[in-house]
Amino acid sequence: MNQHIEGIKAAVVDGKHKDIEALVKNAVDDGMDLNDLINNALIAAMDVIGEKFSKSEIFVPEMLVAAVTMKKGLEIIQPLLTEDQTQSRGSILMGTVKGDLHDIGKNLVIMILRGSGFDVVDLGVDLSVESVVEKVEELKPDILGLSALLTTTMPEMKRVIEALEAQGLRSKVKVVVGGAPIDAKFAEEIGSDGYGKDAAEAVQLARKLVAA
Ligand code: B1M
Repeated sequence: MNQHIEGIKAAVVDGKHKDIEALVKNAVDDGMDLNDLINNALIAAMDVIGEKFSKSEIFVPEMLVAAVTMKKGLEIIQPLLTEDQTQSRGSILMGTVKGDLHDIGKNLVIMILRGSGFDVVDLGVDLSVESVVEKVEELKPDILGLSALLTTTMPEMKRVIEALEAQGLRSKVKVVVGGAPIDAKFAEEIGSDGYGKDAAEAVQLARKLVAA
């Protein structure tokens, strides 16, 4: 299985978007564990990209091609993660906050939540506070999930929570936050209902909050 991990990781790092589909399909056909594939090949590749970007070994265009390659890989896995479940475990609205275009982590969390039986509406990226509040009012989800990858966009999460409070909606929806720069302390400080470090934690938290 190691050769699959190394091959897929290298393909994402090198932005080989034409090769990724075949590589992921081969790994799946060989019975590779999907968690392994996601965590040790695809996510691990993005960590390498992040390090290279920090050291100015690569720049935004390379980061973008790697992201496209990763997304193609995830698309192959997506149908395999869906549980055969007729009854929804709960409804979730999910999006990336204003000023932030990162959506790979959000999309992955959505995939796993859907695979775990939740109904998830993807609001997209770069969401204004007003648009999030409007959607909460309109769709009345059990949970609102907010993602941020930039330290500069983290404060948007607090703004959304404050706006929900101002509109009298805060008590009607649980707010969950996540993304690489977020931690449990920040989640508590801004008055959210919880933080998920990764997709697995987000699912656990969503189950707990819906049951509460
Ligand atoms: Co950007 N970028 N980027 N980038 N980028 C980071 C985040 C950065 C850490 C890279 C670095 O410097 N090492 C850095 C942020 C620094 C900081 O704020 N401290 C950075 C920067 C600086 C930038 C730009 C400003 C660069 C520039 O233009 N000069 C720019 C900003 C654009 C903008 O958003 N306005 C930018 C642009 C981009 C691309 C567009 C090229 C591309 C994004 C493509 C896309 O998403 N469609 C990109 C990428 C790919 C990255 C890195 C390399 C990878 C991010 C990723 O997809 N990781 C990233 C470095 C890194 O993270 N190592 C970096 C894989 C993904 C599965 O993980 O998103 O963390 P993650 O999601 C995880 C968890 O965080 C969690 O679960 C997921 C699965 O485990 N999670 C949640 C996420 N959301 C959750 C929500 C939840 C619960 C859990 O509940 C609601």
